Amino acid sequence: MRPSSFLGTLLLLLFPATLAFKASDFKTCSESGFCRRGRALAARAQESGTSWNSPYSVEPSSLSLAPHQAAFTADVKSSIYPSVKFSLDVRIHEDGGVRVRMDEVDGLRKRYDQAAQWALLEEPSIHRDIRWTVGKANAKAVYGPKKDTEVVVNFNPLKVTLFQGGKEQIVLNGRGLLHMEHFRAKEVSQPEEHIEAEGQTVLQVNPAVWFEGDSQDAWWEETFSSWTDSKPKGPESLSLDITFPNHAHVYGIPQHATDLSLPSTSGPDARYTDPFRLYNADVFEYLADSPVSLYGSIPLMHAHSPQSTVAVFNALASETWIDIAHTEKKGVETQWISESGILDVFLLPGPTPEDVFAQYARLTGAAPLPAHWALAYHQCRWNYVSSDDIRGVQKRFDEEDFPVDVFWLDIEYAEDHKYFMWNKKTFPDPVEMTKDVEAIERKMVVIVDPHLKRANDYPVYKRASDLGILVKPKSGEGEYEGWCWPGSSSWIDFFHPGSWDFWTSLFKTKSIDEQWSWTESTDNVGIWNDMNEPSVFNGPEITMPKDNVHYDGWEHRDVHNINGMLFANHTYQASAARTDPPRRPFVLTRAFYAGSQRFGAMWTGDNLGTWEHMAVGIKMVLANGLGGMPFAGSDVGGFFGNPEPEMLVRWYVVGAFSPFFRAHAHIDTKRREPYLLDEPYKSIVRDILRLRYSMLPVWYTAFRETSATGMPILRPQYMMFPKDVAGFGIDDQYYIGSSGLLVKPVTEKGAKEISIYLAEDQVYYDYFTHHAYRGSSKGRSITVPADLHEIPLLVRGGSIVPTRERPRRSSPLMKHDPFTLRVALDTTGNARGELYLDDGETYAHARGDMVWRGLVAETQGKGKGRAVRIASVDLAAGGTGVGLYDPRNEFARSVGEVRVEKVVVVGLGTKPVSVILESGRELEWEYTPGVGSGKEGQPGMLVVKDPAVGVAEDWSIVVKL
Ligand code: NBV
Repeated sequence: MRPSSFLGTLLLLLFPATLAFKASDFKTCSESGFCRRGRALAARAQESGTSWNSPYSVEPSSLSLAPHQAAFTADVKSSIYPSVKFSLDVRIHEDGGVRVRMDEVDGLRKRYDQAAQWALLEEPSIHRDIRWTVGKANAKAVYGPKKDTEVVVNFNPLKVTLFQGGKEQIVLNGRGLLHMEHFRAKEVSQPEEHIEAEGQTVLQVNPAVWFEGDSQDAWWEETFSSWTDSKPKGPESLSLDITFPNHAHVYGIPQHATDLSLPSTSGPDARYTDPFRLYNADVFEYLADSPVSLYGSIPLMHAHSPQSTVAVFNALASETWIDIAHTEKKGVETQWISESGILDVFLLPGPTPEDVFAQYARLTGAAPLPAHWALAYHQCRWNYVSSDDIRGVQKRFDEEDFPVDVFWLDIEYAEDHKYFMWNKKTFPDPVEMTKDVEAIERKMVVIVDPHLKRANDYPVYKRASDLGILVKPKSGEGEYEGWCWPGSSSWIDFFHPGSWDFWTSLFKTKSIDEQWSWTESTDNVGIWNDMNEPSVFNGPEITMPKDNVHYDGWEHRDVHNINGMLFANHTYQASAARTDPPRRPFVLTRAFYAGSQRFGAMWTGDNLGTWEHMAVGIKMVLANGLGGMPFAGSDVGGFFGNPEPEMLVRWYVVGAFSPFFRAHAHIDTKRREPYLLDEPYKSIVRDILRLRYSMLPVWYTAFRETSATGMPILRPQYMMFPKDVAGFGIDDQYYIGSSGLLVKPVTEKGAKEISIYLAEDQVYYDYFTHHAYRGSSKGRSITVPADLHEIPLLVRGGSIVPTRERPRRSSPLMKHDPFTLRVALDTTGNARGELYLDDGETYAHARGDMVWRGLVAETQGKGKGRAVRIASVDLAAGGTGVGLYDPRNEFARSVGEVRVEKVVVVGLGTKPVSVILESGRELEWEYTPGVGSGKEGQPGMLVVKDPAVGVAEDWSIVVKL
């Protein structure tokens, strides 16, 4: 590592340890007091077997139903602490989701209860027609279109079960591991005490010991390495068991470098000895197969079986550990152990994967439609060292004919790592440099980290300090000081409402009210938020001390996992507020939480340039999609190391088939811009970049769908074929949106061919050669060529794929380019697809300024005389869901001249008699007959040359056979 500034070098000398941290710098469960306690509780329960009973019960007489709503509250008691009171609140939402909340009442302190508020889009509405039936032993509600969803809250012990069709789907506290450690005073509640009885000293064991154990393990203070956590509130952890009795696979809880179908962490088949951990962390050189926590946390878990998909969103923001056990008879058992916070669990009843995504999107929001350019290729490195460096790199891209949309600046642009402040020695003309990039309709993204150099000549720090909006140390007074890139640093407390307008004001490119603002920037610049876990070089586990104090007195431990989301959230709002009307901002964040999808893209952090990291990056991006955050990617090439050309080429394919596509590299690596490659690698990468650009219509259309439905962009096998058990564990091939494209990037050295699993009796065509493969309803693996210049990319029969095939230097230059349609007929001679277009940068689409076409191919009639009718219909006319729509809207008019220049119909077994536009005109065409078995081989193919139909118009082409 070689930070270029003097201070950076000094930092290396002062804190060498921080620069070589390894997984061992992070706690294992056995080094985390509350995790130890949680696991010990599970062990005691296991030892006790069937005699174990949860001490928590509902007081039936206290149950109070909300009038005209499917909600109730009730008192809960724990038999081991009869004087401690808890309240339970259960609600059924309008869409059938269930929310279960429990908090301590009148305790010594208040538990943190705002995690859901930050994650949720808005408070969900409670169902008005469902009624709870309250009996002596339980409360029940039956609902759903088929009346086969049922929620049962058992009173003693407290247990919540969601049933579907009479089968248990999700069970809370079925194993009796629910434990909300109540607040207590340090002096009382000794686990065992000696008391005087009839003149004798006897040992009396606290009745809580069977449940809580006989030691006050790390209740009041905890040390790790050289740090001491003062724990002023004492024990307040929360354990909850969540079981999916009829499911064999669980997915989600990003971010971990592991398989998509999450492996066991306890029980006989445990892959890992530690539970999965959610505690946003900057993990140096993270392992490619591990349950350790990484930069982001989404406490959402899906459970899947051929019969149903359900999910649980456990809205906690403190450090959380999740044990998973796949059992033979009891489905998947999980235990969630969190350091603080109330119990606030959302049960998503599914029953299909699509339903679960919609239910989660209704809670936390779907990813908004990004700026179109953000889906193109991004070129980054730590660091492009000067304005002229940027200009030079751009020149080489153009000379060598590589498309690129975005150039990035890492931390070395900033004088002394004071973000926003240009180092004028190296970047003397930042606005001119940015405009030189923007001249080719490209963009710049500039990094803004959350640590502020504590220097009074740094206006950002000075103002934040004056406003009193910096995070405080454990005393609750003054400013917390830690070490990061600029040396001594402080951090803005984004929980503090006083920070919000301040942050927005910084991004204004015209100065207002004489306050400092970023006038040396442009309104188009995207922002990169790194290090927002937050990363603190000299802090425990490279982050903030947990006893730091945020707004309203909450400890950092309570809000840790939300912290990074707030930084990106306010950067996103601030970027949008630069112009009036606002334009779609671009923010990339490293740390994230549930809801972060509303504020931009994420990447998988500092991966290594190894084949293992390339492979696990795909799984991590898939998992993020399941976690509701689809705009994701990993550093192409690997952050650390110097990938050999073969690896770099394969990595470009991984990137080109990720929603977010950026090459990035560590400061110590050799330059590796694609034009530096030798042949044949250089040409192969050029082709890969051009392929991505040609497919931008597919990606943008997929993002439209995601923004409306919450469905992931990258769809794993189980989502596409939810009944095919053989696909549930597959996480190295995936479909792109609803396009019908199936890709399996090569992540192995020296591969010449690769096997792809096809779950259905359907034809799949090679995207490039059109070679037809046939799947089987029993599932079948096919082998496809995968030499270095070949990409295992198939088109599912039944799809129409719109592309733009003219190579351009940047994506906005493609705005008026014509389209090619690949019509991949299915076994019945039909196909369909979609194309969505808008101006790609404003919010005019929300007023109906868009083109949204349905593309359909239908075989009509039988035998001789039959015809294939290929048509484009207006999907927006059926309701855009976003406002008034006029087919002749401004955007549609702006692309009025844009035409379809080619239609390729793949899988046409018979030579056409004629090809005409329905309006009458004869079209030029060419037919190539198929070769092969009929089922597999080279299929018959028709190319319709330049039908010259408008992309924004209704048209149909009739192919008479
Ligand atoms: O800002 C420097 C790097 C950045 O390039 C990388 O992408 C981030 O994940 N940053 C981390 C800080 C230092 C990493 C060793």
